[in-house]
Amino acid sequence: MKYKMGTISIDENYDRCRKMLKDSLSHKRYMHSIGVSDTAACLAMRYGYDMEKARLAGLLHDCAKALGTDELIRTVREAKIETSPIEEENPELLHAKAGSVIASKRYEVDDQEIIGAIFYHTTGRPEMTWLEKIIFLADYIEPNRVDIPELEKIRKQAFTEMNEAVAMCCRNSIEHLKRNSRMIDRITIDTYEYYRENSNYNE
Ligand code: DGI
Ligand code: FE
Ligand code: FE
Repeated sequence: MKYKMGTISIDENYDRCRKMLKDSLSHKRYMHSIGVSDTAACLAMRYGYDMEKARLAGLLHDCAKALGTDELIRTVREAKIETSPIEEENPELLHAKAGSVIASKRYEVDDQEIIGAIFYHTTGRPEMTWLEKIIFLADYIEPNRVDIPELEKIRKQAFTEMNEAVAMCCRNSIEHLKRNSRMIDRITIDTYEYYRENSNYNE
């Protein structure tokens, strides 16, 4: 169902955001964002969630990806969002929190569910909302992704048993971070443990 958002339609609003995003990301990152947007709409269709909300959240999830470290930290602090020492040392983690601020201020998204899904898309969290899980998974499985272990299996599982798919993504990410000797955020571990315990995943 297409409905109006203020004076412009949902489609017009999506297109407005898409054009702005295209100018602020590399071509590769923009294509990834379109992939996440389309995949989020497919997952929303599968699980009976609002497809328009999912595709806008997917489109904007990485809207802060091109910011430098200082800008990321400043954006998050100006919005009075706390940063942890691990985020300050690993600023790539901050593009999620900074993205939630930019989506709200620059892209004028006022839907708090969309803002939350952008905020948590990198680490996930225990007890994610439907939209948070949709964006977390879409980010991982979108068509442009390659070189992820068991990607075909995770893609299938995302459309079959979401919680198990989330646990599989978390495990892969943690293994990847360990292989590269990167610091692992507590919330990344908490997300893995929660979804391992709340699904049939047993690795
Ligand atoms: O932004 P994307 O590349 O599409 O994907 P993403 O938002 O999941 O971000 C992936 C990046 O975040 C990747 O560089 C690994 C990093 N990351 C995720 N969890 C952790 C982490 N980095 C550290 N140091 N610790 C984490 O727990
Ligand atoms: Fe991201
Ligand atoms: Fe992404």
